[in-house]
Amino acid sequence: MAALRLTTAGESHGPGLTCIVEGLPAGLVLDRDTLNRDLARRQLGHGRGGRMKIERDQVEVTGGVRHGRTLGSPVALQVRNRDYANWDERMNPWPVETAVPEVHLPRPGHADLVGTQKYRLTDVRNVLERASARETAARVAGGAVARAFLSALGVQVVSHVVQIGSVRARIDRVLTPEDFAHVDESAVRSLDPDAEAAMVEEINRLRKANESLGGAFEVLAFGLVPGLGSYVSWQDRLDGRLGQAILSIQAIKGVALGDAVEVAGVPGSQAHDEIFWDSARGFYRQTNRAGGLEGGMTTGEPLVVRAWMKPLPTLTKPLRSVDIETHEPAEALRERTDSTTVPAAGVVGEAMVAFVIADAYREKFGGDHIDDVRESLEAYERRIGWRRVGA
Ligand code: EPS
Repeated sequence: MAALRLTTAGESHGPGLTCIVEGLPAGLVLDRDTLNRDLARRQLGHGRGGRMKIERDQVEVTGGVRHGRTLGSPVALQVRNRDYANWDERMNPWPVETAVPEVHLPRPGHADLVGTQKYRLTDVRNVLERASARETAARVAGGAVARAFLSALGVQVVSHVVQIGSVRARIDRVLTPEDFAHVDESAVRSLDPDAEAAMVEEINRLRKANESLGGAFEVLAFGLVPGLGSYVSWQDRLDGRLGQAILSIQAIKGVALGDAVEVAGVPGSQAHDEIFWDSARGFYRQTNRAGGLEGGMTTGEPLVVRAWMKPLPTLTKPLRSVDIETHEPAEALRERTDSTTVPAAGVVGEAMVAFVIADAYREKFGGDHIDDVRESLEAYERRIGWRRVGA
């Protein structure tokens, strides 16, 4: 079982979302504003729909924290759905007087159809409410707690958008944590101002054409100690764990670690990162094609994870589908939706990466109090003679 566990509950238009994070040490300082900042960052990005004007996501802590410090018990986080006020009858946990019509028109690309088959349901709403990416608000709340733990250990997790629709960002430099200081001020969370303008234009153009857009984002983690994860068993490999976590984000269809796609096409001598040593830093590399992972373990170089997202399947110009009750051809469900959520997905990617790394730190360094964790980490860093760059 994972050393750290994150469970979410809640439907898109139900009363709210819950996240429980189990396995944190006691004594970790949590800051309410920092948790809320991540929730607000997930609401950002040009191309969101009407729902984001309703929601003002805020976290309420109902367990595991006292006076701003974790107790070592499960941390329970709640995020209310303000939109529930408009869905009280349709989404009430208890029977209501009024007859609520069922939804019978599954959207191609969504969980709608197979969800009804699998769970023996006749109402597509019973599937789509949970399949919705609204659930990621709860993951981000939990991820923010994982991030606080990592930050106490000198680790920073950031992200940026590298593609929206057909527009790709061009970044020709090696990125450092400082590069991300203003990324949230970009309308699409991009580090390339030229691409940003073109992405906004592309979103506007396709939105007018009733289309949705996919894209890609990159998550980086700085300050990771070498040796998180392991090569000894497939379940322990950090590359596999990151892949699973990223691919579990709604609408994500692809993931790559480091220069995965590029190195597949070059000779071996150009595919790897040569090893160097100096007394100040210990072992290090001058390149980072591996994206900070070798043999399923962190190398001490920045972790680089890229993810590709498909265009959202809720379309204002619906695709062909079939009525699941009558079996007649029909247009798929038309719902309020976003044109693109790639900028928000990057923030969700940060949360998932933060969780996986935090889990790996819990596994390797144990400790029931955050100071125990720190001492154990410092002893290991001394043993391998490793120093965080810039530390
Ligand atoms: C979503 C559809 C939209 C999004 C929602 C995810 O919601 P609605 O159907 O209420 O307009 O806004 O995302 C969120 C609410 C959120 O917080 O990200 C979907 O179908 O996945």
